Amino acid sequence: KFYWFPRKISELDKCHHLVTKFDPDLDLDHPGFSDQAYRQRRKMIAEIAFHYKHGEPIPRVEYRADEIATWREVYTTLKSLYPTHACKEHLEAFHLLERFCGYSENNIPQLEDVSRFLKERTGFQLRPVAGLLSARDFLSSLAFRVFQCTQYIRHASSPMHSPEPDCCHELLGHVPMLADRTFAQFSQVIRAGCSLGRRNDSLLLFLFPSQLYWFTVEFGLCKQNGIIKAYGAGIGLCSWFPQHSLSDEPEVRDFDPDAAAVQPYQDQNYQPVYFVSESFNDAKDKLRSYAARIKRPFSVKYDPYTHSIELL
Ligand code: H2B
Ligand code: FE
Repeated sequence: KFYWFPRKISELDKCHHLVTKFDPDLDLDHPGFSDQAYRQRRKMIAEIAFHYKHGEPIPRVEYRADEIATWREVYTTLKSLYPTHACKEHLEAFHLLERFCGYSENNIPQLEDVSRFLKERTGFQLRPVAGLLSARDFLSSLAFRVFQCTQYIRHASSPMHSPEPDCCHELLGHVPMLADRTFAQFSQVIRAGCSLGRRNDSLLLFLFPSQLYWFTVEFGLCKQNGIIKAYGAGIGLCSWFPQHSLSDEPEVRDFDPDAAAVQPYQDQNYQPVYFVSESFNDAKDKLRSYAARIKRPFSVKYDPYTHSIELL
């Protein structure tokens, strides 16, 4: 008996399992823990995600002035870091998002607009999610070029750090990279190539460690003109721990999927280790050959015309 996984894009409606350990209702260290009004607002926005069905337009949120003020602070800080810290693909996409998608310091972009933009560029689309999604459901979505995106914003008291993903992390960290063709392919390979078709969860964790996602999509570095730049959404790009990854403190190793797969990671503090690839193409090739070596009960093929997964 095989573990259930989505075979068609509409089945992502069932992939909504949240990890609640960092959410403001349960995490005592969450900056919004003692703020009832914040928790209420976050719940209201989460309702959109709970009711969302594949194929519908993503409902718009009318953000309040205080939310836009938080966004502005994150936006201006990160924008000033991008020229020196972000890879060129991120910079290029960011420029387009400002021109065509309502990205500005005075406006929190609407997921529906961003989703349309991405669909045209790379075939990626967004769907709203209510919080930190389980790694499995999150990665399953990537196989269909769907990115599950939070819509609420972090607490105003802590604009430069959020314990959970929020729209700043997704829209400023992930979305620009998803607008790049090679990176979009890379994200899909991660999931479709490595982890679909596992027999059960423990096997899944063993065979497709979420570390591979973590050390690339979230915290990956790459070389450009001999200089190390960030492409992962968690560093420099999102407001987790800007600058840290490009300082002298952490250890930086050449990207090797076998090593990254067994490297423990930090989800509450600075990363002690980062992996740097020569390019996305290089990282993609390495991951492909890693995936090819994995023994699995059957192999899978993605049909882009029907957005479905065939078992071979
Ligand atoms: N959920 C959401 N909403 N955004 C993310 O960026 C995210 C997630 N990342 N769930 C995933 C988990 C990642 O950290 C890995 C696969 O655990
Ligand atoms: Fe992320």
